Amino acid sequence: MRTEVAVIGAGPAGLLLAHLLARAGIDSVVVETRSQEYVASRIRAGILEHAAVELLTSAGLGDRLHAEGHEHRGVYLQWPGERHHLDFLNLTGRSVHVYGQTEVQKDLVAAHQGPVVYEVTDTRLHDVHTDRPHLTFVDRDGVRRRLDATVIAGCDGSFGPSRAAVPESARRVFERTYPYSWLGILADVAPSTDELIYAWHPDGFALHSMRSPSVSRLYLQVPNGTDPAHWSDRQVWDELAKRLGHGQNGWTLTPGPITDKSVLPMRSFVQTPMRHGNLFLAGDAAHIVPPTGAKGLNLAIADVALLARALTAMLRERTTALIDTYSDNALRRVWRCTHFSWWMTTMLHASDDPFDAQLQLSQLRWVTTSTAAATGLAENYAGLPLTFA
Ligand code: RFL
Ligand code: PHB
Repeated sequence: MRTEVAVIGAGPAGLLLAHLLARAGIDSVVVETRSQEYVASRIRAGILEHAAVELLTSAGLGDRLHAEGHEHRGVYLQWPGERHHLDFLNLTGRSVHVYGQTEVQKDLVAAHQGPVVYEVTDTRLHDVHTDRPHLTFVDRDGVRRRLDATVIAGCDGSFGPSRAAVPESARRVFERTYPYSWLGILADVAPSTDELIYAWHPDGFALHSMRSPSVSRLYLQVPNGTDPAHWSDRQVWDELAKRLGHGQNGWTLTPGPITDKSVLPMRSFVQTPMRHGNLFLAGDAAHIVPPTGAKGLNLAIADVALLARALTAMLRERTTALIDTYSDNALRRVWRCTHFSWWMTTMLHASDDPFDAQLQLSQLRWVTTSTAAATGLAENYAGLPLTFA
């Protein structure tokens, strides 16, 4: 098999890249370890920033997003006794959309007409630093295949082989771990809030998010290593009620049947550069952010928007300026979002240190009372323009 762009991974980064390339008349083949059903049902991110909505819309992927997604003009930030609304639309002219990653994934699967080979095993990258890069993998019938390409796009998330295909001497890794995780639940109950609530609490952070008018998504800060099976549904709702301020100022949290319960570890990770020869990394393959700033999916979309444009210029117009600056340009946004996610995470999660708690409360009072500080948060949360690079 031969193609122009061999894409590893059919998550949002890989499928969106293949879709954008197809619209520019560029051939690709996507290979994916999981089944199509598995990929389309993974529960992950829920918030699309302004530029991601614009990009998906301009790529012909906006119909269901605009019909079924919900525009939110801001979020609530709170701590015991106080809840403040930050209005991103007033502060920056930009809003966000609540539209689950599972829905984005379904739209991509429906829209992309090109070849996607699901359920492959043993994906290996070869000769990526030469002009004859290729992949080998075993298909679901057990046959080893070879896929030759002009370039390889590593869109295989945090556990794929692409990032390790860059030799150690040619890569640098930046990493931060956090001493807590999130216990996330999905529940068949109408959200108890019109917009997301990010809650600081001395017993730990809580977040009230949502997927639709009848499905809520909520999170609790828990210690690393927590087994979700050790939390009964009743305990989860009681803890959420306490941390989110049930009963304060007339607000109530309505519990409902929990349909999914899982624990997410938190990590910041960046591998640089995002190019090695004819291998280009995009999305979680190159960087991971903790979910507090809702940036993971949005960054993957922004990388791919840049990469698709750069590959189109390289393969169709024979100009290399954009592809030569892809890594540096993508990394400027990556580091902005890495900082923002780290900042939101460290501002909102409880630690044992009373000094930290006072600094957190001081920051929260600042971002909810100073227009300058609120605008900074809003600008990062609603997201930078795609031209930020
Ligand atoms: P993905 O979505 O992980 O897709 C990578 C794809 O590559 C496949 N793959 C391979 N394919 C072929 N050969 C191999 N050897 C392969 N190895 C792996 C994988 O099966 C997969 O289909 O990465 P992508 O496309 O870069 O997209 C990034 C986003 O998915 C990610 O940033 C967010 O989902 C992160 N994230 C969240 N972000 C948020 O902003 N808010 C959230 O609430 C949120 N929740 C989450 C998350 C990530 C999670 N993961 C990865 C553990 C919850 C979870 C559980
Ligand atoms: C979600 O809805 O899953 C979600 C929303 C906002 C975040 C993280 C996760 O910051």
